[in-house]
Amino acid sequence: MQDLRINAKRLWDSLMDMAQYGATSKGGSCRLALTDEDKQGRDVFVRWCGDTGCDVTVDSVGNILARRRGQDPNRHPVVAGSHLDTQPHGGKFDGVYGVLAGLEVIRTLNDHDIDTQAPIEVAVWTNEEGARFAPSMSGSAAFAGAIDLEYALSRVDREGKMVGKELERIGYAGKEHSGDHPIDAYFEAHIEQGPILENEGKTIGVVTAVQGVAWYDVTVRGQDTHAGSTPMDTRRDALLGSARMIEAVNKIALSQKHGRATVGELGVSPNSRNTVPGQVLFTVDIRDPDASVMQEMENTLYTHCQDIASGAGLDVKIAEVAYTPPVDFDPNCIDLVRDSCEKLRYSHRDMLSGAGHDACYIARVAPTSMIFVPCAGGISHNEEESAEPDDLAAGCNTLLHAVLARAN
Ligand code: HGY
Ligand code: MN
Ligand code: MN
Repeated sequence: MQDLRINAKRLWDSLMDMAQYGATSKGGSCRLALTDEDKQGRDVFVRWCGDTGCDVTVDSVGNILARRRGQDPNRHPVVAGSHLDTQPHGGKFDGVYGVLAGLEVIRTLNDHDIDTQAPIEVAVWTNEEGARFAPSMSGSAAFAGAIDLEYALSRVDREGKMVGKELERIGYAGKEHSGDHPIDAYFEAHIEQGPILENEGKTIGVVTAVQGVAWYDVTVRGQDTHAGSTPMDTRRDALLGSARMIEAVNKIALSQKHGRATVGELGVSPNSRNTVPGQVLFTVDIRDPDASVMQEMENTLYTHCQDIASGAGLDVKIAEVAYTPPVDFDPNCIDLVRDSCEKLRYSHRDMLSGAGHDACYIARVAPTSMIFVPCAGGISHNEEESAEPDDLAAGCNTLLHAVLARAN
């Protein structure tokens, strides 16, 4: 088994095939959760799983689990996976890599007629990105019981379309109740989406933990008035107030050693150049490896926004949309990944994940860890996202040997 390796060309070709679905003109991928493009990606993945002899299950929140039978039917499956949905300007590798690396593990075991004690499964988790339906990672969160099924199915996008209805529309409203599916362990291969591995010339990131993430919707209300006839000192300008709040959000992150904060969405009403805006909605994404620092950052967000609003005759409301606490992965699964790197002689380093992943929720129901590979310039959530075939193959070989070690 020591010399067993995946088929690097087949993995790369599968990634490029999948990239055709939701391909953007700039070479990226746009498969927002539960859109027709997401359906196309899901359908081709299910077909590929069928070709490898897997039994495919879809659960009630659209998670897909493809099973390769094991010798011991009493063993719970060892699962490898990630997500197929993308950001609007997503790349070819975020999420997709972990799904197709899992499939490549199964294809490799089939090539060599290798049986495992435990079944092996590949998972596609619904709506990891949260770009269309907030909160993010809602498929894995429902699977782990962190949010209830009704809540997950009732989320709506900015056009009022509902998750449950969209699942039915694309044919992925599965019968199995999400979470009624015990798993033995979970490994997620993913591009790092940051610069550390590339800067240090390391091939594999042995991920030990993931920082926390909190999402907020901030609504600022002032008064629509005429841009020409309204004196400057009588205005209640929601966009000017929001601009000051957005600056304050940035300063909240800069005031912390590891803090990160982002305003990614901004909606202005009535959005007319000769009307002082009376209402603005913007989103805030706050992150830190330490839960108590996140609490401090949240407190500061509320204080600064309220101070700015009251000083400008504005009203501000802040709603928490999602909170995923920092997660420590399972020491045994981390060791299996590290042992695989040593066996395969890949350079590696332990690291924390800056990005959130489905593994954060699956870690609540099964021993879990992650495998990172470098991506060019650490760029992700960008159509230029790219990764080297050799690094992708190394991550997949690491996954193969970690999964085999756990399944036997
Ligand atoms: O937002 C995240 O961290 C993930 O990439 N969806
Ligand atoms: Mn991802
Ligand atoms: Mn992502």
